Amino acid sequence: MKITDARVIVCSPGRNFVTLKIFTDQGIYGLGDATLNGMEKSVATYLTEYCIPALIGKDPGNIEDIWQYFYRGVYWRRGAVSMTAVSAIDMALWDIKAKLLDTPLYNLLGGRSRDRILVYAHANGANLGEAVENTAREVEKGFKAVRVQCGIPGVGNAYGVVTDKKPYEPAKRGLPPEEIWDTSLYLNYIPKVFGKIREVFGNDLHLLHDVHHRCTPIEAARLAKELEPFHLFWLEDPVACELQESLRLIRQHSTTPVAVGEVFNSVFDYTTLITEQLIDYIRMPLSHGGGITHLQKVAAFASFYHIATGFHGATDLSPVTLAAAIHFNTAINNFGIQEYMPHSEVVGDVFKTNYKFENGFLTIDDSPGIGVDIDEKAAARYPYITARLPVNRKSDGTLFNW
Ligand code: EZ4
Ligand code: CO
Repeated sequence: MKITDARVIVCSPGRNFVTLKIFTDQGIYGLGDATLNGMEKSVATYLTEYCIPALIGKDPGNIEDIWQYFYRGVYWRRGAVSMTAVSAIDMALWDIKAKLLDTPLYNLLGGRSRDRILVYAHANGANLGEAVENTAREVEKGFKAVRVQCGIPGVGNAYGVVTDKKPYEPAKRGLPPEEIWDTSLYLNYIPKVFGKIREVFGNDLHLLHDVHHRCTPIEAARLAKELEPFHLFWLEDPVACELQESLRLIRQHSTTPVAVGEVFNSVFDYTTLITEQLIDYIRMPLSHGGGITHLQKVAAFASFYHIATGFHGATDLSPVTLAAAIHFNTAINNFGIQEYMPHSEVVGDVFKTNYKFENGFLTIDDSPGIGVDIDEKAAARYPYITARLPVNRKSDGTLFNW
């Protein structure tokens, strides 16, 4: 079997997506998600100019060798752009192999370890009242786990909160908007938010919260400690952890579980975090973390340290990644939870999906491969629109982590 061609489809049904489609001489093609929010065209160019010419003629069945070719074989290893490209190639090759064998992807990853995938929803409120209302709405839809983000009095822009009552979408059209942030006001307020949410919803609803890299290690330790009575499912990205050792401080002070790594792209971002058991969930998604081939290794490594998966699943990851993640989560033993932020309806014009939400869980059907298809004619009706993530500043103007 040979790869005969591949192309990159860039489209914007409501938001930008980059999709790699690999064709073979058996008439089977595979899809991979190559979307890197706000940097879409860099991955598209890397794939088109550098990867695709080297892919043509290779046997798509040799997934491990092709992975190594685009990782080891490229002198400049790692980095978000190149790892997103490797991930998309890898995902498409697994899609091809499963389609060739006429079996759903999870079957090639070890078969079924569970029947359904626990997911968490998003509830964002401009203020506490709205956060309570929106949490109630997600609970009514059947969600058993909800990530709660809330506006902070006196803070211009809390992460993940919108003021126009529309669903939160990462990235805005045009140049990066600038936001204003104040950690001390946030730290004073957020325990009240979770106190109230627990009071209203009781103990059994799983609650999650994303700090989005905005605390120093000692601030994060204080936050994790003060949130401890509310028994979060997890506290996400409490610090910007280029320095993995900094997570030790949180562990020394609290039993709040920690989830890290939506911006990571290889196992080497995780080694200290995993071997010292400084985290509880790995967030690195299939589309940025080296695809199925690399995440299988990272998830297995994490499993020996009692760490589970909790893959990133915001709307800037395409339905191809979500479906692939459901297969992956179905197969592995150390699955924890999956983020599920449903795509807007217009995304369905382009991507035909095979998963279904019911009563707090996602399931996937048994169509061969990943099971998602792209309608290229529809994709052409939604051309790329520049959109960027915000830049964040402290109230005195200092540039900060977004
Ligand atoms: O900010 O996906 O947990 N989810 C998140 C996301 C990220 C966006 C960045 O593109 O932190 O909303
Ligand atoms: Co996050």
